[in-house]
Amino acid sequence: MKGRVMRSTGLWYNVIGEDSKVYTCRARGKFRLDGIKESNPIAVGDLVIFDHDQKEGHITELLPRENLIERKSVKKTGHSHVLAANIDQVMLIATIKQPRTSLGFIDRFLVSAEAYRIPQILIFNKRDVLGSNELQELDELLYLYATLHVTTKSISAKDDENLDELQSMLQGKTTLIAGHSGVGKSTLLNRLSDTIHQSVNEISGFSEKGTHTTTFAEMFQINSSTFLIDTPGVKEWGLMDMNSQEISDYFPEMRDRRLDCKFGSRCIHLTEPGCAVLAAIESGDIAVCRYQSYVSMVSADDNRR
Ligand SMILES: Nc1nc2c(ncn2[C@@H]2O[C@H](COP(=O)(O)OP(=O)(O)OP(=O)(O)O)[C@@H](O)[C@H]2O)c(=O)[nH]1
Ligand SMILES: [Mg+2]
Ligand SMILES: [Zn+2]
Repeated sequence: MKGRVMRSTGLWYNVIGEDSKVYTCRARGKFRLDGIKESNPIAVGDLVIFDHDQKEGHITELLPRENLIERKSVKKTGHSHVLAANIDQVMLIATIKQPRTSLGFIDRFLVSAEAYRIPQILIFNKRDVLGSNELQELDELLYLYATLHVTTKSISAKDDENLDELQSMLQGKTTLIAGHSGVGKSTLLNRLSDTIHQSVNEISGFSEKGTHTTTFAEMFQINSSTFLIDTPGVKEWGLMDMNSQEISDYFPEMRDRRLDCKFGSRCIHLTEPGCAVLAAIESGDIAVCRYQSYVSMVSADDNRR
């Protein structure tokens, strides 16, 4: 039977079959894609063929992926971890505080999604805990990212603020939800559907360490055409191998100016004369914080090729 992987623990997979029943399956044989070292060859969202008797089954075939989102594995060098496959969009949950999500983290995540041409939603949660200065910072960030083709919204999962608008962004799509531990991913999921009961960190307030309440990625069905994938919080977002040109082209505001650079496609917007990106930063048309993220990405050793 054909099915879709809803949850994976590495050894066991929960697969929802065409008959809408959920089967617990193991993978039969090796699922190593040519030349790619993935720590998890079968990921949440994958379409598979499986055999089954009663309730238990074996995955025998992995069907081609429409897309995937992955990050560098922190455990094994040279390996990647596929967060999910066959998704329509990604939604990053960020917070100004409790915990603070750095702009570098946000930009690394957006660059990864852009590399796979996956549409991005950026949600700032915990609006309720912000003071007036922080609310002003939030407004500036919402404005900045909205100009970069990212769908943005500020919400409070706790107070149900702006959740209706959020729901309409998710309707009819498969959305991967990502973000640091403790930003409220599972809390939000629980609010979006009466049938979801994900564990959330019960301790009131916030521990700077991030306790990783969710430990496996899992896909939930909200209605017949809407799926959400909850993922464990990540501390850092390791970019897959890309060179400086590629990284800069995943910043839409740099991509749009590339042809105006004197050295065109060879410009990496660092010290080149006649660079249109450097000129745009000078004139305030490109945000300095975005450029700082770019410089940090191209100078980090793990991203050299
Ligand atoms: N004040 C406030 N607290 C919130 C809000 N949303 C979530 N929280 C709290 O933040 C804490 C962490 O929430 P979780 O939903 O467990 O966070 P998570 O992102 O799923 O974390 P991991 O599973 O560890 O990745 C809990 O104590 C929630 O009650 C919000 O909008 N406002
Ligand atoms: Mg969680
Ligand atoms: Zn340039």
